[in-house]
Amino acid sequence: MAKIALITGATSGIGEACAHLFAREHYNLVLTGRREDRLEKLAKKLNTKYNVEVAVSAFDVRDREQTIVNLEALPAKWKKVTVLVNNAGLSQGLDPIQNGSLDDWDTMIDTNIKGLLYVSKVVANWMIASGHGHIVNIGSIAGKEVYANGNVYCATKHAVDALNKGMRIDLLPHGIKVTGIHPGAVETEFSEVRFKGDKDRAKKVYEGFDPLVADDIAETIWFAVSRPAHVNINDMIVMPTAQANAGTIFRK
Ligand code: NDP
Ligand code: 8X3
Repeated sequence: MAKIALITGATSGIGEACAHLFAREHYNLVLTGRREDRLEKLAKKLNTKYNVEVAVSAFDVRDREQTIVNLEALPAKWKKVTVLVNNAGLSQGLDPIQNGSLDDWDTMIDTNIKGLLYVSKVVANWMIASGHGHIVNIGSIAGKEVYANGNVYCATKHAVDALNKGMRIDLLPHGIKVTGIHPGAVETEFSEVRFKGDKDRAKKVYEGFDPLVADDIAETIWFAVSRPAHVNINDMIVMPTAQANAGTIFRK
């Protein structure tokens, strides 16, 4: 029977690239995100291209009730998830703490921390019932370092880093692997979302150097997931060659 990967935030960027990669590796997929039209389109494409089964479930991870109800509503066969990629996440704004928007803060905290927790609790229990599993948490270089005006986004990704470590301890007796992947700059819809649709400002983030692309991170995740049963990759920081740390990018 094909293995199953559940990928959150599969409607764009890193999550979408992971969906392609896991389909290529013959996994059946559960894809989630809010934009149902994109999920449906992607499911059709992957089914046609790779002949894999794809279930889609559209919900907002910030909504505890919606998240739990939608996941638990999946038919039993889809609950035998082997790999969970906790990828849904975002940044909103880039302002000094004294000017930050309370709504932006709530959105980041509710999505990046609480949403990840809601999904993880449901799926970890399915994995415990199956006796195995692998949870991959997408953190960030922003979860390892703090940069100017990154304050709350960095705090949420530091929380992901802590949860990654905590999950690994708690799920150890259940044979569940837990891996943190921490990318530097990846050109996706991330900056467009951060700057609320300002495409010009978003484009500037990636000017003058070669950023990572979503496939780079999907390949890294696949490396971690495809290790032998006795090997776990705890943590990986993946940067563009032109980026030394969170705040230092060499632009031509
Ligand atoms: P994208 O904006 O391209 O993708 C973000 C994904 O998250 C989308 O599929 C979006 O789906 C989903 N998402 C956001 N909010 C919610 C929500 N409330 N409920 C459900 N799904 C949601 O960005 P990336 O692919 O770059 O980001 C993926 C992850 O990688 C994030 O956790 C981000 O923090 C992290 N990251 C990104 C880096 C980068 O430079 N791009 C670097 C380091 C980490 P939808 O809108 O349809 O709900
Ligand atoms: C995304 C990378 O540097 O914009 O997590 O925070 S950064």
